Amino acid sequence: MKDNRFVSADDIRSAFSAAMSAMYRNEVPAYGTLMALVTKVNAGTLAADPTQRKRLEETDQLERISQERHGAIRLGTPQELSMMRRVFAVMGMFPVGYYDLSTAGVPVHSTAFRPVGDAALKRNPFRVFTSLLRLDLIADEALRADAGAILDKRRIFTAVAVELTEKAEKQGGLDEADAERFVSEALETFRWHDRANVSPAMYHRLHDAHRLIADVVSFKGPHINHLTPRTLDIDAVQAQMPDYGIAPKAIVEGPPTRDCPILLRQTSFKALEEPVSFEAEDGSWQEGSHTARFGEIEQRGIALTPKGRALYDDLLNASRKIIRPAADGSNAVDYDKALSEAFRPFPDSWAGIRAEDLGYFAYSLTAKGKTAKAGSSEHLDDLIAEGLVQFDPIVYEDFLPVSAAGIFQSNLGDDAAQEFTASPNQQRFEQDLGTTVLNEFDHYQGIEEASIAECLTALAHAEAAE
Ligand code: OOG
Ligand code: NI
Repeated sequence: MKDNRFVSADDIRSAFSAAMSAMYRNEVPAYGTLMALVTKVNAGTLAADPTQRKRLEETDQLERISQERHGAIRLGTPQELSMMRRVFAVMGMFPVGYYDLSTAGVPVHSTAFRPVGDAALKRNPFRVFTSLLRLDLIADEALRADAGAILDKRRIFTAVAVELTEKAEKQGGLDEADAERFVSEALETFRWHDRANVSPAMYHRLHDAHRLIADVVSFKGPHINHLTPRTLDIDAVQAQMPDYGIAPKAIVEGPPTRDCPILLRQTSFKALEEPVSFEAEDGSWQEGSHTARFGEIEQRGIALTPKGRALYDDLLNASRKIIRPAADGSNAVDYDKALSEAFRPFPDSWAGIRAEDLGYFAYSLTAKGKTAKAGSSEHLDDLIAEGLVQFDPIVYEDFLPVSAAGIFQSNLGDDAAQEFTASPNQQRFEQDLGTTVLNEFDHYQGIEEASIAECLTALAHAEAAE
């Protein structure tokens, strides 16, 4: 039951996302520059395409875009992961999907915490790609033990954040004063610390094993490592980044440029080298640096059905058999060309994607449908042909493992790739998380089915009222 004393989880998430954005803009000024560029490009795209603008407005999606962003963190222990799940739940964010990055040479596995359900997503779709370090993939036993001991000692949540999370769980929500405190206390977990948790010697040992291990183990908390605004035209942003003094990575991850965007396209700028001080064994502080935090932008397209996703994976693999993006960006033009060619078999119209059952759509009554006396048929195709029902693409709200691997690698440094045996372990991840992850496809299908049911019910009622 909804309790009016409590602030809605959606409002807490919105406040948290805004607070995070303000904090990160302070910490990494280039993020603020990128946001300004994205805002400008989005405004230009909408001005040039009034039809898209109108549909976004009519489907209640226009407002969320300027608020939209995702972040990423990397956690060290199962306890941190399960507490993080509880903190995110207070904001109406739940774990969706399992991503195994070991295949890509990164010793983590991940999920995305995000709102589920149409209304919550429209209100504010803030997501956090959350990875858990896999010490089990580190061969050096002594290092594994040392890293584990360091992680076991740190506390990444403030006492008040834990207390308010427990209170929210017990009461079923937080009142306004508590919600405000919760946002600022939870934010502490994501803050950058320029004093490391380890000695310079330990930092180098961790770093030599893998840069990612150093990033997770050496600090007091899981600093937010990027915050990604959503653009309506990633090619335009990518092209203009250098004018704003930001050097993007050479290629855009994901599908090629298309008329009808599918899934997710992402690009990032390289991580910054930031000053850090380390406490040496003798108690003195030594200056050093650490490279981890970066910027990213993304363009989101339609969510694909399992059939559409299988086709996407096949075509991406096919393109990578012809050419793989070189770490130094030297073959970027050829890569883009090969990718576009590989994706020719993927229909590039909404009707074509729908006809082949490759994507999820939200259905609604047209103006004609709203005044119709009745639908002549119960079949969606007939109702669409008669102009009573229309369909809009459902936005993809999740991530892509191959793209995520590309993003990880570009910000860890091009030399960071290592071979690990592929070892997905979703069961272990869910055990550490304390719950199973939600299935992304079920969720899109649910939204699609609900929209169809709503159209059919409305038309049936029109008939009854006649
Ligand atoms: C996460 C990288 C993945 C994305 O957008 O695919 C990611 C990380 O570097 O921690 O954020
Ligand atoms: Ni990202």
